[in-house]
Amino acid sequence: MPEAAQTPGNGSPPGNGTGPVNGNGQPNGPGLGARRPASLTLVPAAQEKLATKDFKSDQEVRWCPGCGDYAILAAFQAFLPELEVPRENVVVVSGIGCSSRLPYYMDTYGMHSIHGRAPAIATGLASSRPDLSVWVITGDGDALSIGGNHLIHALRRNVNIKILLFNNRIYGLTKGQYSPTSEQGKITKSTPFGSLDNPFNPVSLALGAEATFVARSIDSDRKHLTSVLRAAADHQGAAFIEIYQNCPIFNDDAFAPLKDASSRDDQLIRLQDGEPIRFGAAGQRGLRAARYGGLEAVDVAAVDSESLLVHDAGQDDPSYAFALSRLDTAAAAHTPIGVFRKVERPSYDALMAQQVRETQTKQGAGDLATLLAGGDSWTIR
Ligand SMILES: Cc1ncc(C[n+]2csc(CCOP(=O)(O)OP(=O)(O)O)c2C)c(N)n1
Ligand code: SF4
Ligand SMILES: [Mg+2]
Repeated sequence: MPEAAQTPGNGSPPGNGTGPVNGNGQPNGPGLGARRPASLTLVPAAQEKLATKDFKSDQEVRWCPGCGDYAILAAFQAFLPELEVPRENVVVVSGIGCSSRLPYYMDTYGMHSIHGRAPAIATGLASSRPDLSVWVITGDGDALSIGGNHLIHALRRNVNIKILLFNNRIYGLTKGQYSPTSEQGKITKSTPFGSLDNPFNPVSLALGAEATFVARSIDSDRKHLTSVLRAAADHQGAAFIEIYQNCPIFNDDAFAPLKDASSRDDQLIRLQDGEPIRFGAAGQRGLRAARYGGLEAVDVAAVDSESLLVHDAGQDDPSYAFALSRLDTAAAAHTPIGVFRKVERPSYDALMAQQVRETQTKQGAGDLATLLAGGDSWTIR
């Protein structure tokens, strides 16, 4: 862990956090020009150039050989220098699970916290310390079983946190019980005759909670994952990223069709904002609107080109992004990856800071002891 935070803890924006360049005079992040990523405008710029190794802790990484978590960790550590923020202004908060061990391996501040509660802890942190870049690491069990409530409220509040959900469709740490994303009928240690539950689609769930940034990526595609991390960092508010992660021990090859050369071109749909949606080996497939608000996959050559969709992550109404997310239910074997939705809405932390400022202007700074002892409080004798 870094030795000391260099920035104020009182919620006031640090003086050097709004400039267009970092301490090295270099612009931040590819594609952003001279401006800083949108979620980091109140986070100070690093005074030195950081590298991947600066984000690696001295802890031995303890995941099983071949676990997809390694690839996600490596991509995350390699991406963070791009943000050009000091390590002591980066905080990684996790819950409980194999995935949630990640903060140990980061040379940043971090917290391996309480099962399912990482979004709540991160909410407090991001709301009281706008000078921090706050990342949540969670698993499908952690985020969607015990932590389901915390996740949806962090998303609807639009707290300025970035949530990475490692979805291996299984409880890894506790040795292979089914999770809320396990497919119906799955045989596990806790479902010996097959799971009866209908699984969550995490992207649909996040959109239902009206998250302002929702994306999906895959552990094995570092370039894609990095591009999604970059887009998330450039979003002021809550960013939710589902990352398909292979657990070779308890749920091996759960995402094999999306990785195998024989099937991935037909199944995987790479979303690019502003670009026509195309997939298939020769880009011969596309999407168009179907009845009742759904989408359908079609042969591009067989339909009116005007009916083919161009991806627009900025649609204010989440219906289109939701329809995209429904393509990868069991019946429709198409899986979009990339940014489904990215819209602007004031973040909770910014609204809270504004409310505190306005109230203090009207009523003064206030005093906690006076508040606790005043008004609606009384002594029971
Ligand atoms: C209050 C509480 N309930 C249950 C557990 C047991 N437990 C630990 S991790 C876990 C699920 C982890 O699954 P997931 O979030 O998918 O993480 P993975 O290990 O797959 O990365 C459970 C049920 C616990 N530690 N604490
Ligand atoms: S049990 Fe699965 S998720 Fe956990 S470390 Fe091993 S391979 Fe990774
Ligand atoms: Mg899991």
